[in-house]
Amino acid sequence: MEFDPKEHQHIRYNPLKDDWILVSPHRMKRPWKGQTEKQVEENIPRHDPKNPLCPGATRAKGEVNPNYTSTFMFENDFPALLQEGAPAPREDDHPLLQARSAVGTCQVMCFHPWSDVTLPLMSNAEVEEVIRKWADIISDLGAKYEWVQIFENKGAVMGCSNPHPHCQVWASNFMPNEPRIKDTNQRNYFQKHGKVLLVDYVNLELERKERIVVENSSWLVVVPYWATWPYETMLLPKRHILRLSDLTEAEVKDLAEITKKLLTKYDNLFETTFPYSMGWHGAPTGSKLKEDQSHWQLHAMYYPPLLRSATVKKFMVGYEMLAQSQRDLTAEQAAEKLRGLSENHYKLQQDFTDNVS
Ligand code: H2U
Repeated sequence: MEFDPKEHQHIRYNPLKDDWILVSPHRMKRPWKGQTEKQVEENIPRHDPKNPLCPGATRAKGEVNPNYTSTFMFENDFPALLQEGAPAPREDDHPLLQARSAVGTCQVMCFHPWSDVTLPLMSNAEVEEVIRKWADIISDLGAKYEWVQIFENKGAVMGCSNPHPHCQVWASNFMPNEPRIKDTNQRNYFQKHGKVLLVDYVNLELERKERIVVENSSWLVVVPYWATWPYETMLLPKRHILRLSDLTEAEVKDLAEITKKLLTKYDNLFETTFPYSMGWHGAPTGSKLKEDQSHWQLHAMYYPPLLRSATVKKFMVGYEMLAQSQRDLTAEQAAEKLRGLSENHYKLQQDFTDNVS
């Protein structure tokens, strides 16, 4: 029998993280009788004066938001990392009991003054503003901190507490685990091959065309060969770029366009506002700005948990927690499915039909 990746179980290597995932496509048709998620609440008011993320609202600690009309950033009232005031831990002489000081800042960034929009429903110009703000954050906080993590947690299923469109920024004086591991693996690849791992990967995906979801002249979205979440994607520039702060104006515009296209496809997949955690990884900052970081390539990851409907999600438990990640649908099948979906948002189509009838 010939090996067929769509039929036969195998393990795939993730060179960015130096780990493996188990792919079991023969398991795709198994029935699901487990937990289902609630359908998402779609009737979100455009403005709720009691929502602390809205313009003019009072936040938990009494601060009043300005009547902002574009993006708006504020310091998280419940930060996981404080800039000052915490003493460094006492040094323990035992190597099994290591602790180090953790200093940082946590911010919240609202994408838009309205609570009833999401990125795919915003205009290109509005999404561009979000991207420009992200670039400024990397420059500003990156001047001081080793790592600036921009991330969006979208949907109650991902633990997001507020439907208002927003992301968070946690900047720290240490490299968190995920980027630290990616730093090591990209550096090792660069030392061994004299080339940038993710630039090679982009070129390979452009050549093979098996996992592309959408592309434009500056950007590429693929379901990575080593994806773990069912519809996980990676968004990469086609040229070598270290950080969001290095984007040209044309690249900002193209990024807004491709982001809207990807997120529209995601929403159209199960006709729901698609939950995910996403974030940006680029070359480290702070004291690392002085060092050569050419082994890095900027990229964003989208990790959506939904598996087969708006209410059935993939759980990363059992084998995933105790052994390694596992998926049923192959990366190529997921890419084909996403690629085939419309770039017109289902909500806008419905509105159009409603207006016509
Ligand atoms: P999430 O829903 O993604 O958790 O983001 C909301 C963030 O907003 C959360 O981190 C912060 C929470 O701490 N927040 C404030 O800083 N002030 C408030 O008044 C409410 C929420």
